[in-house]
Amino acid sequence: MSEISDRIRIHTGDITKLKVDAIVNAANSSLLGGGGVDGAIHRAAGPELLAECRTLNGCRTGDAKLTKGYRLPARYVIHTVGPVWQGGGKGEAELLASCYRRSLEIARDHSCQTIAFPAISTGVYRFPKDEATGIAVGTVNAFTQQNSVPESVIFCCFDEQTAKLYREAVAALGGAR
Ligand code: AR6
Repeated sequence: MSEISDRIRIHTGDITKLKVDAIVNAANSSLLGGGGVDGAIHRAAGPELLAECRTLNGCRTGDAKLTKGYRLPARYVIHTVGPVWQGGGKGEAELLASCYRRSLEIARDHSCQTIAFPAISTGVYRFPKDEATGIAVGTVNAFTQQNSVPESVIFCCFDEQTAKLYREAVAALGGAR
């Protein structure tokens, strides 16, 4: 785990292993599971997670909903629905920023001090990674400047290439202060 500022960290690895108050899931609007990080989270959490998700009536793109973490080390899962990349002219950037903001608001409202995000929309949903990283870092940085909770935000990168992009984006903000 590299500590970039006192509030924002970058970690390379599997988000399902993190013992934090909340991990964020890059879900789809059904909230009923899928591949990628969504599949990994459901596998690690166990079938009780899907059962709770069935009670939520889905989720709109750009919004987020909270469940318990069940067999995960994380206490909660915050399920958010990123935009599918359609070339950039369909409000994708604002919807992606909204995913980060709504997840952080829900975490704050449940007194989560630590939260970990995957790189939402950058897999199956094909959002360009460099632009998505700038949005993720910029939105989280703005939120942490205005809110004291969550105290610590982790960007959980699945590979070293992604972690490098995050380090560059945080450096561009001047250490995320
Ligand atoms: N830990 C951390 N990051 C991960 C993990 C993991 N265990 N597994 C994958 N990633 P994706 P999306 C990274 O496709 O683009 C699902 O089917 C991965 O390398 O999981 O938002 C949903 O149900 C990539 O950088 O999510 C939706 O239908 C990032 O997580 C759809 O995919 C996101 O990739 C959502 O697509």
